[in-house]
Amino acid sequence: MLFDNVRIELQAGNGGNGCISFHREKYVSHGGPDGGDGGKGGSIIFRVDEGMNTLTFYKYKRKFKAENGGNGAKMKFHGKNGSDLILPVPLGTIIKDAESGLVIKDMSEPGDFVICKGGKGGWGNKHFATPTRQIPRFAKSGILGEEKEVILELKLIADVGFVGLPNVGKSSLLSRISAARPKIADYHFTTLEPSIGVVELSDDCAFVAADIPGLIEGASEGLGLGHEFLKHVDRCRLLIHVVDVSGREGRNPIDDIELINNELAQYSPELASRKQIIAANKKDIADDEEILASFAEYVEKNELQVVYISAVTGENVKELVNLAYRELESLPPIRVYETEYVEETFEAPDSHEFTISNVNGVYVVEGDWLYRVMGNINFSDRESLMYFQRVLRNSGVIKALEEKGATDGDTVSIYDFEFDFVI
Ligand SMILES: Nc1nc2c(ncn2[C@@H]2O[C@H](COP(=O)(O)OP(=O)(O)O)[C@@H](O)[C@H]2O)c(=O)[nH]1
Ligand SMILES: [Mg+2]
Repeated sequence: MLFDNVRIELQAGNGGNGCISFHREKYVSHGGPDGGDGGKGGSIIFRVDEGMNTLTFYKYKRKFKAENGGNGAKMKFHGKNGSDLILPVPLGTIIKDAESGLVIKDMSEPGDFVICKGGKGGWGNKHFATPTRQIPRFAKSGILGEEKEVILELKLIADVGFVGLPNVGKSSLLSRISAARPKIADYHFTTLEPSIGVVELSDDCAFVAADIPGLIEGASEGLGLGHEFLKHVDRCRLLIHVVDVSGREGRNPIDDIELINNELAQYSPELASRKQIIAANKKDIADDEEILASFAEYVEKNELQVVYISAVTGENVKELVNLAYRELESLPPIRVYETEYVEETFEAPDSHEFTISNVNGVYVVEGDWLYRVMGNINFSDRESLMYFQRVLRNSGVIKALEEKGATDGDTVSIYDFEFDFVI
């Protein structure tokens, strides 16, 4: 079976912790705080790799973690940033949230997508020397990296998809019209890997065609029948339905066409109604007059668009390509799946529940929403800090601290972020 669907777990790197340290030097009794900041955790990034056309990369490894940021150290030493983890995916991979099944991103164009952001590094105590706090004994711990469980689903991106029974010449046709080199075989051998090729008509006219292992091809090897593979032609704007009109294998092209069309209809009526061009192949050895005559009649009766070709000699192949190109010009673009998944970003929460406890004179404030706010605050940025102050005031934290007896100069700790209480 084509490996085109996988569930994987991702975890971005955590931010390194800030360091608590004091400058030490001979004859200097009280050195200032010099604890450096933690490094940023590495992010996890999906990157389109155009050389890939299956998800086999993910077959044996399902958990991925990017590097953590290093901790800060003394002498203002900044922790090392964790490296990003780049995960390659074939063009046309749809990333879905595993839990909800919602589309996070359709990798339908070359490029990168950051799926899990690395956590920010925590501040070292060098930042916390204030006029009122000359000896800051706290530093901030790094923020955790994002985690996600996602499903990768491959739906190849190609303008034209080849459909047809095994051995009719789909791979031969693709290798004739593009630089792709799919396996061509005399029997139902196949690697079950789709091949994709760029078909160039001229310098600025081209389309992308895909030869996808068909049904029954795998069946003979016990790999299961079914129209699984059809999801890969799902996005194709045009289908080239390849059929063998030589009658050499004891097949009748009319039966073959109907068999495939039934399969398409079962999979999706919409796909069955997609524009098709019939490539009547193996013209070079088609000498059974009876078959040819009944086929011609069938084509006429059903008003099918047909081109008689030989993938081996190349006869009429150019005509087929030109016709496909002309048809594509009037067909809708490749379907791109919209993002449905909305990132849970922090918004002013409805409930501001929190608790305050006094631990050895330090006022410890806790609350789920507060923890989330913390993750979004950049403590090295003044604006961000002022915002944080406003949140504390508006949510009633400041007032509650006063009620608990906190006074000027007392230490308040919110998830490792400590500050002096100032009324
Ligand atoms: N004589 C002749 N043989 C062909 C033609 N096209 C394909 N073949 C042969 O048919 C067999 C199956 O071809 P292949 O491209 O692998 O078919 P696929 O299974 O549809 O991909 C191979 O032995 C090809 O050489 C053609 O136009 N003429
Ligand atoms: Mg083939």
